[in-house]
Amino acid sequence: MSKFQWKATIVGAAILAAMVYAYAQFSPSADGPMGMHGQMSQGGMAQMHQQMMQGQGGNVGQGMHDGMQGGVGMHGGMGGHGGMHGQSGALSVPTMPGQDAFGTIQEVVQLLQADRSTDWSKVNISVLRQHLIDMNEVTLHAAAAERMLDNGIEIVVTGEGRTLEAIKRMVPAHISELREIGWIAKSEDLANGVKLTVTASEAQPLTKLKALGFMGIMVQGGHHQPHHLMMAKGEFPIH
Ligand SMILES: [Cu+2]
Repeated sequence: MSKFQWKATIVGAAILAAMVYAYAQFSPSADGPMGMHGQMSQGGMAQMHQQMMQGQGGNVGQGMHDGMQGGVGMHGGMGGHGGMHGQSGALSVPTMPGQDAFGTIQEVVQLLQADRSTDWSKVNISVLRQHLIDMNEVTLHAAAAERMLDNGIEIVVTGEGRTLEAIKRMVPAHISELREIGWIAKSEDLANGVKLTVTASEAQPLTKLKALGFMGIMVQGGHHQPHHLMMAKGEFPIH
């Protein structure tokens, strides 16, 4: 959300608060407090809220939408939105993409479209899609047989067909990422998968490795998010 849109949100909220206050102070008291409250709840508040969302709030909504789609300022957007909807607790437009890989691709495409320097002759979204299928296979369909060693953990990751392809690409590639963040790890190619061995250290004690297991180890490091954008841009080989 831009600074302007943030200001619009704050100003909008302030105007709403002022209107509510003014209404409470200066409305005829004939109905009594209960009558006024009823009127406000049924008509006044809803109408004001609607006006804000349609008018000035429209900008806010659009900013939120862009923010969510672009993956930029998402937390700010949510915060502002939450503030405005404190009472209703409902979003006016759904934000969930329906499917995580779909949402990941949508976010990347929005980022590329928002970036004037994007070189569309190099962009390749299907490479990112294949990688997300790999991630799905490894996360949901790979079999992982974990065995504790005296000084670490050994995990035999196996699968068939598309799952096996994904294991062969993702698990060895993850070893270099683990090493980069200071882990002691190695992989060995098997006919039906990959054997992953992680050695315990002061920073990664045996108890922790045991608790993490295959997937807890696979999610270490924050490399997927930047790599996904690079893959889409055609700047990173599939892993
Ligand atoms: Cu990834």
